[in-house]
Amino acid sequence: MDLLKELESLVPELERGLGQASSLQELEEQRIAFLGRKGRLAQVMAHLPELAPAERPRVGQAANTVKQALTELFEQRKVVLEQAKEAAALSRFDPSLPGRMPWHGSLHPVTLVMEEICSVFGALGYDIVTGPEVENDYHNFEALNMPPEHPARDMQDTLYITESILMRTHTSPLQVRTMKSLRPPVAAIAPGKVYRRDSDITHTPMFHQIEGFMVDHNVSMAELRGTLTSFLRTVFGGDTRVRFRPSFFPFTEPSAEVDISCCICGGKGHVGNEPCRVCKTTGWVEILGCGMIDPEVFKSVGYDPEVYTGFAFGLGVERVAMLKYGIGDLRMFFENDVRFLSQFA
Ligand code: 2NM
Repeated sequence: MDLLKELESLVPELERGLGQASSLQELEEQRIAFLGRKGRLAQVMAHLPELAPAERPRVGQAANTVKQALTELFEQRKVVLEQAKEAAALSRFDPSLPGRMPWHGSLHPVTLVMEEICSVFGALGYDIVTGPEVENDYHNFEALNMPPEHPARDMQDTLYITESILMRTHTSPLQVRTMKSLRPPVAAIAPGKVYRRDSDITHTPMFHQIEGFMVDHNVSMAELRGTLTSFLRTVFGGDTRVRFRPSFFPFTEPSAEVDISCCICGGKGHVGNEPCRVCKTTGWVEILGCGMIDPEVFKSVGYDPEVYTGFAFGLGVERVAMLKYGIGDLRMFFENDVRFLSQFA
């Protein structure tokens, strides 16, 4: 076999083959057929050892030249085919079409309200404290002046894990833990999930609460009233009216519930001619509970009730979000329907 002749014939042969390759894939097939490990060039070179040693360099050099020529032919054809492919794609591309909008997530309304409330109290110098959702009986009840026979401890209301371990029913155990670890003056708010054995259209077994408290010498009910009034007007608007009604909680004395003028009907009780469904025509909605911390709680945490006084308050975050954003159905918060959630972006 005349290896030199064989080598020389490869170039024109490839030129013919390339003219027929009309896609990048066909081109690649041709490349493998000529330059691949078992391709035409390799087949010719396999005969090299049969030559007399003196002839080998000449044929080797010729093979290199042919290889270069073949490679160049491929590269040229490749550029042509790539350009053709791009042009074809461009002819199908309509640059006037609107782009695909990137998907933006948004914060959950409960998160928005929690962050807003935390930032209002944060600006007043309150610490923000968090802690376990699985609590013991002592921190959730006993230390908060709810002795063993207290009705709130009923299996009906509380999710128990064992006889003395439970899902916290409020965030007050955090206040207890905070008071036990810090000396007055102390002010903190505790945001978080709480759990109740309750489920219907207006109650979910898990919901969010924020409780806050402040303890120092001479903390007064007037200070409680001023703090909460200013907080509520920040969240619901400066025109909001605020009223305090006497109430009862085991951990505060005296205690109060706080109403704000209805933010749906503006306190008028009617929206146009329709009776307001949110405040049931009263013009007021209940928004939080509060009071002066009971001396029994101070004794539990080791504060001297003769030296210190303090106030505390608690509110449900879902309820605040419903009133603030005019959401009529509690279940909206838990369905994770993006049509609902994306409205808070
Ligand atoms: C409320 C209403 C009134 C409250 C009391 C305490 C503590 F631990 F300081 F005694 N934490 N939270 C409290 C008081 C909570 O929620 C409606």
